[in-house]
Amino acid sequence: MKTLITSALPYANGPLHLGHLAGAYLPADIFARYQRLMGKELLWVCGSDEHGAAITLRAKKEGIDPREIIDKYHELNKKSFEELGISFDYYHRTSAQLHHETSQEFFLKLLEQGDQFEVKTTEQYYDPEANQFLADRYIKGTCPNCKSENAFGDQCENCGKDLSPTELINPTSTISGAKPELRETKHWFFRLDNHEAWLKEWVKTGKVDGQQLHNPRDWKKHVSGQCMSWLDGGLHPRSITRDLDWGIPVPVEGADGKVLYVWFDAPIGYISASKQWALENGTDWEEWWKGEDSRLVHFIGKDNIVFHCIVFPAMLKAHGDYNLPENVPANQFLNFEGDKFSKSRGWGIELHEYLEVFKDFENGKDAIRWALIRNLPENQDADFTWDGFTEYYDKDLADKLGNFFNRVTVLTHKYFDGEVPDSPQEEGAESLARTQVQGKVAEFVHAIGAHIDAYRFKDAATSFVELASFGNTYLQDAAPWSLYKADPNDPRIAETMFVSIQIAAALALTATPFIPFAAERLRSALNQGPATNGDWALALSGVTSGQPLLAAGHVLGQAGVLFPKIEDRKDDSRKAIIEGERAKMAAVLAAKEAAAPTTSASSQGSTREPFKPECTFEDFLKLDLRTATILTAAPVKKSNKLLHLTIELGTEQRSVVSGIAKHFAPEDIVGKHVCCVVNLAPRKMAGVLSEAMILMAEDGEGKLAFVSPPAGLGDGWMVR
Ligand code: B3M
Ligand code: ZN
Repeated sequence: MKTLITSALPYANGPLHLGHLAGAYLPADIFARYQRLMGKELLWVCGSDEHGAAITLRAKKEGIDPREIIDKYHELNKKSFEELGISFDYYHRTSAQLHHETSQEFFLKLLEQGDQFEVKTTEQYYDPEANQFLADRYIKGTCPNCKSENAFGDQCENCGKDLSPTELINPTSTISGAKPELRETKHWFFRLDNHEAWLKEWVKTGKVDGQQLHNPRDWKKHVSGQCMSWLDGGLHPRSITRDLDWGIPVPVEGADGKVLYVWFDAPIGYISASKQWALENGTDWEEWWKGEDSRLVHFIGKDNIVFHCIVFPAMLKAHGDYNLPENVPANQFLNFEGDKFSKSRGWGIELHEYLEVFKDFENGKDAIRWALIRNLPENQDADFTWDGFTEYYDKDLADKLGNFFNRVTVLTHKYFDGEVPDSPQEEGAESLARTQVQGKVAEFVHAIGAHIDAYRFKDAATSFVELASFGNTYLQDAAPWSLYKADPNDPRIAETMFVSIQIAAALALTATPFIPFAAERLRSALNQGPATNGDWALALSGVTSGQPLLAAGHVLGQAGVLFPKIEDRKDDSRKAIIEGERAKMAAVLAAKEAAAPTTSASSQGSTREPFKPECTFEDFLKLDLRTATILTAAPVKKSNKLLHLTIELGTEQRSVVSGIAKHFAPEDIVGKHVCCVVNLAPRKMAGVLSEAMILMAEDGEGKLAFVSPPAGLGDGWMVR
């Protein structure tokens, strides 16, 4: 049986954070590593999702080519995954030629069938200033549901409602700020409605055309629940083309300027990644996708359920020869210290940031993996906290796992020069105990694996910790040190150490999917190399039939203190690192609080400030006012008020420090057209040079707005 697994292709337009890792990558990594250790044939593909309106929008705002963005984040995300031990077999990208071809072929295959698509001319929003049709994401307006003013044409991120652009109140184009107008355009719609009946049957019963493809009870409740509520709402034809200049061209005549919708090509990215992998390894890809002896599993976050459980399966079925996913063990969301991860507010920690800040933190990569695994949002949302991070490390890894290894190796060296003692199976009470203990170990090794097989990664980790506790209790109760004191030749000492070493070996092996870096150190403490494919299967059949994992005569290494406790040490640099992270979040909270009274406590209400005393026209002429565009924006260190901007003045760029941090998120103002004073004497604020001042309008509530010239005017022109 082959297992093909996929993890959601991250958009290459920004870094990933801990929530992403806990959603679709870490669980898949545990699963993949375990299957390999079980000697199973497994292929795990992923890659960057490099199309879509979000990427072009950002490129437009920053005035750069989308390529620059995707190249940067493809590399960054790929590297973060590698460093955290996420063991993909292939990390591809959807801008690759092979992917473009694969997607176009897929589209044409569906087109050939005649009834999978309908071509419709509909009215869509068009930006008359930017001269282009607007992707849903390019339109902002007021949400009809919650009245948030920042809803997008496809979704309101405030209340989560799916929207279509025409539902927005007061729509504006995010490209030019213009009011969009409706114009006719032609698109290809995938007839999802034709797939509704079998999809319902499949989600409910696991059967298609009478054939049992999976057991519906194996699917998570929240996954099938979300699918059923979609299906019950009825499926409708869905447009799978867009008027955009970035993406995969629609490969038919009369489709100039149109590309495939990003959610049409992205899941096909799993197929092209498999093709590329096969190409580079001189092997076949089709058997993984189409073979009867192969199963497909998608690891994703809950926001991608519909695409992986309804749309993509319909595409695969429509194509005709592909397997359907056997399971889609989607995770819910991970929050961070009680709130949603938010890039704009600086809430949370990104993977590359963690890797940088924690680079000298002993066991840092395993520590974060472990903290996330113990708290995975498998069936409901979960919350990551630094307290939890420290606690899981100290209680599980330091107190239980590390302590056990330390004692086992130290005692074995003390009593037997490090050699696994011979403990012949004898008649009598002691050997009965030994058989029982070994039976327990076999049960644990089996249970950990069974949980992983069933996508219960938290339960698997719990069983793993229980095995470590079991080892500690066994050793503590057997107390070989007391036996040794009474009689160094007591045969029970050998038996106790022999059994303890077997437990340690089981731990070192089963640690591998969870904490792969530390697992190698655990194994080397037992003088074993890293676990390799098939080792778990061998160990399982060994322990089940009473065979030792480490035979008498094998010489152990030294464990030392593998996981020094964090809490115990007074002046530990690791504590300082964690404190640094807490301080960052405290600053974000402080900024939020400081901003709150400005907008709510309106002592001034609607009264306007009195006019200033008269000045001369000459006074006014002294000021040099210009149009400009904000090119970059970033927070100023140690200040919650200031943003550091660079602005484009047409003939030069300048550094500007502006006291607007409590009012605007940096990424929201990049690309803004502004007016500014350019001839004030430069000055430093919070150590950063400011060479111009941005003009802002302020209302009676203290709310700020940019004084913006119309788009298209250009930079550096005089305002008088
Ligand atoms: N890039 C959305 C996301 O990152 C999308 C997933 C594609 S999976 C085929 O959440
Ligand atoms: Zn809303």
